[in-house]
Amino acid sequence: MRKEIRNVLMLATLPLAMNVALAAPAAKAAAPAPAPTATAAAAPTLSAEDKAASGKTYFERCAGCHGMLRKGATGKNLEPANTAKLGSSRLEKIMAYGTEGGMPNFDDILSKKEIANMAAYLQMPAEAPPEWSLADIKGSWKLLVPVDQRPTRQMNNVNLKNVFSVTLRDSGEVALIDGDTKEIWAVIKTGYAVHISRMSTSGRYVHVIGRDGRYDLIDLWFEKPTTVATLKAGFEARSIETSKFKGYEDKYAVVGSYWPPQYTILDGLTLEPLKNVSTRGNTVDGVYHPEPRVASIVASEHKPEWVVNVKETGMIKLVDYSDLANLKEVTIDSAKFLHDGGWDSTKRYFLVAANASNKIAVVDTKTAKLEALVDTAKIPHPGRGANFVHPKYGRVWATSHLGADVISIIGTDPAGKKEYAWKVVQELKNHGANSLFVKTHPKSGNLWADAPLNPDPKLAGSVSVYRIADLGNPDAKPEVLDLAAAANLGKTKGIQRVVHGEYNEKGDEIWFSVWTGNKTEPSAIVVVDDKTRTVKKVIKDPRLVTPTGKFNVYNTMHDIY
Ligand code: DHE
Repeated sequence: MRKEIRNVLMLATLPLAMNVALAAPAAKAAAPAPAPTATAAAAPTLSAEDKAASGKTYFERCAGCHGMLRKGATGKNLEPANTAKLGSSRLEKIMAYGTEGGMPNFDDILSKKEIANMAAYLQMPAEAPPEWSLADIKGSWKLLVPVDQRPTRQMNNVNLKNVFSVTLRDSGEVALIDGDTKEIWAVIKTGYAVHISRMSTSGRYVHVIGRDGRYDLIDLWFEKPTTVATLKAGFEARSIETSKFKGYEDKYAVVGSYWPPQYTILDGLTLEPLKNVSTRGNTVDGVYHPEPRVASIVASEHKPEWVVNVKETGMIKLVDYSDLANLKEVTIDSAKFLHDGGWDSTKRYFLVAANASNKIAVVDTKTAKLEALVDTAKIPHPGRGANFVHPKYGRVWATSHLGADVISIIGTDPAGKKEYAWKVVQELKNHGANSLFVKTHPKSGNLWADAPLNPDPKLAGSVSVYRIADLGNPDAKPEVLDLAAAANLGKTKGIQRVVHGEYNEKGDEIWFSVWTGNKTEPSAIVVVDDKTRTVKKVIKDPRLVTPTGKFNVYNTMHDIY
C-alpha cells in the first residue's frame, strides 16, 4: 500500500518548478535561511554536489507533503531539531521502508547512496527557495495577443459551453475536447503538471495553472484555441479563480501559490500582475508559520469577493477585490490544514476540507463568519464536493475521504432544516478508501465517488454510484462500475486509476479519466451515460497523455457540482 501512495506522491512532484527555483539568479534574494541550531551544528555534511542533488530530490519528491521549509503538513516536520534526534540510520530506514503512519517507501526509487545522502541533508538546516515578488511576476509576464488584436466574435462553430479542459498531467499540456463530438479540438502547451482549469465568467477564456506556477490564459474565440497571455506566478502553485460578481465579469483573476506563499491579483483579460499579497503569518494555534500555502480559491457571485484558503495557518480569507489599492481582507480562523472545497447550492456558504483535522470548515460569506466546523471521517477530500436534495435531510453537500471508505453527507439548509444543518446526517459506504472526488449535477439523480489512490487496482479502477432518491433508505447500496475494465486498455505497468468525474453541460453524461500515471502507457477518458450508467464512449488518443482533472466550461463557469 505504501508503495502505491509513494507512486502517486511521486507523480505529484515538481521537477521543473524546482529546476527553475534552483537556477534562479542570486539577485532574486533568497529568504534568510533559518538560524542554525545546536543540533544542526553537529549535523553530518555533504559535498556541494551531493547537497545540490539531495536538495533537488527533496523538492521533487518530498516538498509536496513536508513543505519547502520542512515544517511539515501532510507529512512530518523534518527540521534538524527533529531529524537529528532520529539520526542517519533511523532516517535511512524510514525512507527505505516507510512507516505505518503513511510515509511511503523509497527503496526502489532512490539508491542506497541517495537515501544516505538524503538522511544527511535532512539533518542540515532547511534552505528557503528564492522569493518571487510582484516585480518578478511582472518580469515574467508576456502578453502574447493584446486585447485589440483578438477576435470580436467567436470564429469557430464549437459549442464552447460543452468544451472540457482536460489536464494532461505528465505532458505539461491541456487538451480541449469538444464535448458534443468527443473529439480533441486542440492540445495546448502549458506549465508542468497543470493542476486546475477555471473559466472566465463569460466562458470565453480558460485559465490554467501549472504546478510550476506558469499561468496560461487561453482564448476560445479564435478558430483554434490560442494562448493570449502567460506569466510565472511563483515556483509552485495549485489554484486560480476569476472575478464572478456582476460588473466584474472577466475583469480580474487571482492565482494562489504554494511557494512563495502568496496570492496574486491579475488583470483578467491580459494577466497583467496588479497586486501580490503574502499569506505568511500565525496559525490558528498562534504559531508563526513562514510557509502558509494557498490552497483552494473560489469566487463569490454575491459580492466582489474571493474565498482564499490558507493551508498551514487554517485561516480563510475573504478578499474584497472592489478596491485593490485599499484591499480589504476578512481573516477567519478555522482548522488546519485547509485543502479543497466548494460552495453549497445557494453559493452563500463555502465548505472546505481541513484535512489534517478531519473536519469540514463552513464559512458564511454573507455574515463573513465561520458558521461551523463539522467533524467527518479521516481526511476529507471533496474536490468541490457535491450538492443535491436528499429525500430525508433536504439540501445537502457531500465529500468522500482519503482515509476512510465513506462518503459524508452534510446538511446545508439552516433556514429550512435547521436540525440537520452543518451535521453529518448520513455516511454512505464507498467501494474503497483513498477517494479524491465526488460528483453530481442538478439534472442528475446520481451521486458518484471515485477511489483512485486505493492500493487495490480493482478498487482504484472503479466508481460507486448511488441513486439519490434511494438515500432515505439506510440500507441503500451503491452500484460499483469497473470503468478501468470498460476502457479496455490492456495490461499496463501502472495501476489504471479512475479519477475525477465531471458532467457535460446538459448533465446527462459523466466523464471519468482512466489515469495510468505513466506517460509511456495509454490512458483514456470514459464517458458514461448518467441515466443508464452504461459506457457511451471511450476516448482514446495518443495525445491523451495521463489525463486527470476535467473542467467542463459551463459547469465550471457556474460552479455546478
Ligand atoms: Fe490536487 C484540486 C492541491 C495532488 C488532481 N488540488 C486541488 C486543490 C488544491 C490541490 C489546493 C484546490 C484548487 C482549487 O479549487 O482552487 N493536489 C494538491 C496537492 O497539494 C497535492 C496533494 C500534491 C501536489 O504536490 O500537488 C495534489 N491533485 C493531486 C494529484 O496527484 C491529482 C490527483 C492529479 C493531478 O492532476 O495532479 C490532483 N487536484 C486535482 C484535481 C483538482 C484538484 C482534478 C480539481 C478538482 C475540482 O473538481 O475542482
